[in-house]
Order: sequence, then structure tokens, then C-alpha cells
Amino acid sequence: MASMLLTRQVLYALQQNSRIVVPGCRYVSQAAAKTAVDFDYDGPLMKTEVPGPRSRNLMKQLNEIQNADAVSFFCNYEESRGNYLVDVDGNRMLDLYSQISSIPIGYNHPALIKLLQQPQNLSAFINRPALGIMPPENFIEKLEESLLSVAPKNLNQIITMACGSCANENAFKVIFMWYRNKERGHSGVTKEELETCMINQAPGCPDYSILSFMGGFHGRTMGCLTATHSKAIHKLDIPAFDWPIAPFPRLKYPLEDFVKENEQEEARCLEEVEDLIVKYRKKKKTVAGIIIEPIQSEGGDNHASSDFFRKLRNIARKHGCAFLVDEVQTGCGATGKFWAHEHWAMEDPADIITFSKKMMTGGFFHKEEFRPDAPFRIFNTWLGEPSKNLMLQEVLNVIKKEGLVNNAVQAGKVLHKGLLDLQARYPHLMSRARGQGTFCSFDAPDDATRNKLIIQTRNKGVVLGGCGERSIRFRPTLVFKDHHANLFLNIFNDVLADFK
Ligand code: PSZ
Repeated sequence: MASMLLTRQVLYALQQNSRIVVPGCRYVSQAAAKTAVDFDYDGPLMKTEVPGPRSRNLMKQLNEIQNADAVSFFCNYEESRGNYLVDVDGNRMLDLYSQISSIPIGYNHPALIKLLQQPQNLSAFINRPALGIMPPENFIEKLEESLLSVAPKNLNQIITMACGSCANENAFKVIFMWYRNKERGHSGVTKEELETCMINQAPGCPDYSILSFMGGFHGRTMGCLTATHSKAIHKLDIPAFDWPIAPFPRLKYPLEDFVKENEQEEARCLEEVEDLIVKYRKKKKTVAGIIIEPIQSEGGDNHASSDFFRKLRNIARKHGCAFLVDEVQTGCGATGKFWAHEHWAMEDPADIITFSKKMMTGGFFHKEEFRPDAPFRIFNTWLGEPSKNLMLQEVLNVIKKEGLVNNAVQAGKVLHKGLLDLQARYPHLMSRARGQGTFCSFDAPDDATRNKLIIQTRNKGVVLGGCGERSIRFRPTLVFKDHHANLFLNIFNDVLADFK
């Protein structure tokens, strides 16, 4: 095994050395910068193009039973380790996309393998309870040790759900119930309300709305989809509510050269938010809540300043709208804070925070005033998964023990700076390099070039993801270190230099 690994390393080194080196652009030696990620591989190792023949064959088979056109390649998860994803053709790639940003501490982390090998944990994996009615004895303890240990400021209530869409969908419902109870005051629910809700009519089903932003992504269930505005393909043919859509700032880069313009752009968007709240109240579609991502991810990695978010939060408060921050993609450390909204440095940043992806389980934290006022109002069969809480507890231990949130700051600096360097060198291929922690991205000139860059980089052993119309985003795991950033930058420099 050791000798096989050595051969692979030697092969890779030979591969690297035979490449034409572009003068003046080699990032610090991987060996020198390397710190211990002991379950990681040493570098990519490519045997075929991706997808290779085995992947193509499986894609054809899968396509017979479902539309498999979205599949990039098939994976060998058993062989994948740390930052490296191995495919079924034996290609080993540095994975900077990590299953759409959902792998917290790399593939096959030893701490998680150990967790599964402990007999006392088996029951949580085998017996999936209906948590809302028959939770296991250690349910509270496990929530305290996992989710509640990272609860955002002021939000001491927790509800778990299976995925991000499910989290947002139920958060909307919590907001509507809260709003209706505010309007009702202390008078009870009327007979008319109980009857009309059964036939989807007011007053039982009030015409409330959630304000969302152009370019936002909040999931694909019907309520979430109404609040999602990143790509037409998500929405086509699906009925939607008439809910207000505000513009999200389109910032100019580099930020320091466009301070005034960007301030004006953010002010324009905030003004529009207030106008929409007033307009929708007039047309009796009262805005009960506002949903926003701290960084619009699917929509193209669109950032806004902390000042923008602080002002938006204040607008929500002023108009009595709940403020829901969707941290499904930004949560769990990658931006250099555990929650991205911590960057805003606010006393009262949100009423509800939704999460999923790297948090292993979906769900949301909320303030006490948003507690459902009766049992079974927010409910489904599983309401999350106890085994995911166990896994999260271990993930959080590793994050703490290894200082992985600070690592995201550090590795993010190397990545961001490298992207700025490359952008200066290849301005015809890269612009608007931006990021927070390792949550970085840049724009290609157009969609076709973006997609070509992703494929060519993949064939050299690095998996990247696209987002928005023409952006490439970085979503490495939290065990992505400086030397992985340098490794990527060297490979990507070669791709850019050879790009035709
Ligand atoms: O195409 C898709 O359905 C994708 S691609 C990436 C996502 C979904 N991200 C999921 C997501 C998210 O990024 C944010 C900010 N909010 C909600 C969701 C929905 O989460 P899931 O996919 O777990 O329902």
C-alpha cells in the first residue's frame, strides 16, 4: 500500500514537472506549507478524462431509469479522503465544491468513522424515530451538545428538519403564525377561520407574503421556490405566490475603488425594500417576513456590506416583519465566522436562522416569541434525524479542536490573494474576484468560458462549481489548508495559461 502510494506520488510529481511552467507564477511549495491533515492524499492523480469510461457507462444506465443529465461523474466514496474525491475511473481530484458545499470536515474523516464504530451509537443509526412524538432519551442532551452549542445570539429555540428547503418552508410557516397571532391579539381563533382555512380562503388562510431578493436561492419546495430567483429552470411551470421581490445590490470590484457607487447601489435596494413593504401592505398582501442569504450563493456569490444588512434588519424591525437569515450554505465556518451573519456584528441580527448542508441536519433556530403556540402546528414524520445530531456533535468537536473556523480565515486569505494575482495576470478570463474566508469566487467573461474552465480544471484534477450566470465559486471543506490553496492556484494557473 505504502509503495503504491509512493508510486502515485512520484507519477504525480513527474506529471507536474513535465508541465510548461509559466514564468513568475508558482505558488509556495506544497511540501513546505503542508500541515497535518493525516487522512488526506498528497495531490490529485488523473487517469482518464472526467467523466471517464466507467462513469459514462453508469450514466447511461442511470439515464434509463431517470433523467441523469445533471450527473457530472460517479464517485468512489470509499476511496475518497479529506479534500480528495475519487471517481469510479480512479481519478483523484482536489474537491473545491464538496457536494455543493455540504461536506464539513472532508471525506471519511477518522473522527466520524470512529463514531460509527462505537456500539453505543448504533441505535441512533438503525432506529429512526418520529422525533416529534417519541424522541430518544438522550435527544435533549444531544441537541445541547450539537446544535445548541453553536446557537446564534438570542435564538435559543431549535427545530430540526430533513433539509434546507424543509427548514425554510417551515420557518415561513412559523413567521406566518407569529404574524397572525400578533394581528389577532388575544382573541381566539374564530369558527370562520377554521372553516375557511380548509378551503384555502381568507381569513383562515391570510394573504401574507415573504419578501425575497432577486438572485436569492432558498430551496425548491413551493413556498421556498416563490422566494427563489436564481435560475429560470428552477421555477418554470410551477405556480407561485404573488410575493414581493426586491433587487439585491450588484457591487463593483475592487470594492475600495467603488465605495461611493456601491453605497448608492445598496441604498437603492434598501429604498426598494421599503417601497415594496408599503405597496404590498396596501394591496393586502402584508409582508410578514423578509428572507435573505448573507451571501447569495446559487445566484452568483453576490455579496453586500455589513452596513446593508444592518440597515435591512432595521427596516424589517421598523415595519414589524420577521427577519429570516438563510445560512444553509454560508453557515458552519467557511466564511471565517461560524455563522456568516456574525460578520455584521449586530446585537439582534435575526429572528430566525435556517441551516443545513455542512450542519449535517436541516433546521432552524428562532426567538422564543416565534414558538408555535400549539402542538402539531410545525410537524412532520421525522423532524430531523438523531444520527445527524451525533455526527454534528463530532464535526463541531473537530472544528473546535483543529481551529477550523480560523483556518478558513487563513486558507481563505491565500486563496483570495491568489485569485487576485491570477485575475491581474489573466484579466480576459477573470474578474470580480471576491470572498469571505474560503467562500470565494470570481467571474468568467461568459457562461461558455466558465463551463470550459470548470471542465479543463477538472481534467487537471480539481473540482470546481459554477454559480450565477458566469461565476466560479469555491466551496472547499473546512480541512482545506494553505497548501491545498497553493496546489489549486498552480494547477489553475496552468489551465489559464493554456486556455483556448
Ligand atoms: O439545485 C439545487 O436544488 C441546489 S444547488 C445548491 C442548493 C440547491 N443549495 C441549497 C440551499 C441553499 O444554498 C440555500 C442558501 N438555501 C436553501 C437551500 C435548500 O437546501 P436543500 O437543497 O437542502 O433543500
